[in-house]
Amino acid sequence: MDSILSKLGEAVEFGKVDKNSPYPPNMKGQDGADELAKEALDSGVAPTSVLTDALVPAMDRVGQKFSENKIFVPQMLMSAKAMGAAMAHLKPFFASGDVKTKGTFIIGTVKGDLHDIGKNLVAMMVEGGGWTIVDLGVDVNEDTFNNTLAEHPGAFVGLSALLTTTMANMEEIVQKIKEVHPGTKVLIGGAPLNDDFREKIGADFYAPDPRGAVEYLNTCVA
Ligand code: B1M
Repeated sequence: MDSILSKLGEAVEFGKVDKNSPYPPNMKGQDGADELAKEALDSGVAPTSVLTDALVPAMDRVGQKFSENKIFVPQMLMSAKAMGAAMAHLKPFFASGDVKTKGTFIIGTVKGDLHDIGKNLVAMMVEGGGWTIVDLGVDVNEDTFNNTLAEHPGAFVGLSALLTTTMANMEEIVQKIKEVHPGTKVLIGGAPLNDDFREKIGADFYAPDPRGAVEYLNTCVA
């Protein structure tokens, strides 16, 4: 079990997407994140363990190496692709929740920010918690959030940001949402955020992880 998770972690860390992927050259012909995630799940490893014991620590190592200038954006991108290939196998497990009757959750990564792995995980898990998801993708501005809210009155909104520069954009988005659709609950998350920041920008809730997002949403409709 440990060995498959460590191989999967390495595949993500070094950006080996699948067996046919020519990158990285020294892993040519080896299984990639696609095959290894499937193998882990088929052999009975819990989906949450695949995520928390292999995928997330691998991305942390990638971030660490990037900070130390040991790798650059193209390598980070390959790791993100490998992570995406593994996450595709997790989705059916996290998205197999109740009938979707709890409400609608609109989620997007805020304008200027292209990071979507954490946002996708939150979307997956909230969907698994019985919510209908409207995923607006990345680089989303206030108008898109407001237009989508007009189509889904009463929906909850989730904003994700991974950059200290783009977290600043959340304030304007929250203000415009509250101006156009008063009473809308806005939940924020992403590595550089915290609850003090949430308070400062007038959002309703800060969730450090997908579980926090699901719990908050569920308490809103309990
Ligand atoms: Co970027 N990047 N990146 N990057 N990248 C970081 C964030 C960075 C910390 C790396 C570093 O320097 N150590 C750094 C930010 C520094 C800062 O602002 N302080 C950084 C930088 C600098 C950049 C660029 C500026 C690099 C450049 O071009 N010079 C550039 C910016 C592009 C842009 O967005 N405009 C850039 C680009 C990229 C790639 C495109 C190559 C790629 C993203 C690909 C993709 O997402 N499809 C990438 C990656 C992969 C990373 C790291 C390595 C990994 C991010 C990730 O996916 N983590 C990252 C370093 C790191 O995080 N260790 C880094 C795994 C994911 C599961 O965690 O997203 O935190 P996370 O989500 C968590 C929680 O935060 C939370 O739940 C998730 C699960 O636990 N959460 C929410 C997230 N959203 C939530 C919403 C919620 C609730 C919880 O409710 C709504």
